[in-house]
Amino acid sequence: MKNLRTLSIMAIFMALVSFSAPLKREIKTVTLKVEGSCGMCKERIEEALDVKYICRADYDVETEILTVKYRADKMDEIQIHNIVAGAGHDTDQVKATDKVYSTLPACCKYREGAKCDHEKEDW
Ligand SMILES: [Cu+2]
Repeated sequence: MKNLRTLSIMAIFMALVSFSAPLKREIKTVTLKVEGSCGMCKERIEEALDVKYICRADYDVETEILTVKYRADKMDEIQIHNIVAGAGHDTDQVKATDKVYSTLPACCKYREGAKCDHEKEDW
């Protein structure tokens, strides 16, 4: 009799665990280094990350740091890198292809030699 009670308690417990499991969200916030140079870059990066399972993306042009809050139970950090690189911006882990990079407007170019070393905008 005691065994039966233990068993039923266990059964109820396991049912509860299995029901609640799909609802469990693992939220993570990561910061990654992303190459970019202006406000248009910020818009492009944040817009690219406006997808399911990403709660918020904030890119700081000055520090070139991207902060992303996302569902870690639904996606991996590397996917975030891939999305950003797919939009034309190199991250510390994934580089944008030359093809995508070449489509960026002149003000958004960030690779070697693309910026004036005297910080002049129109040249
Ligand atoms: Cu830009």
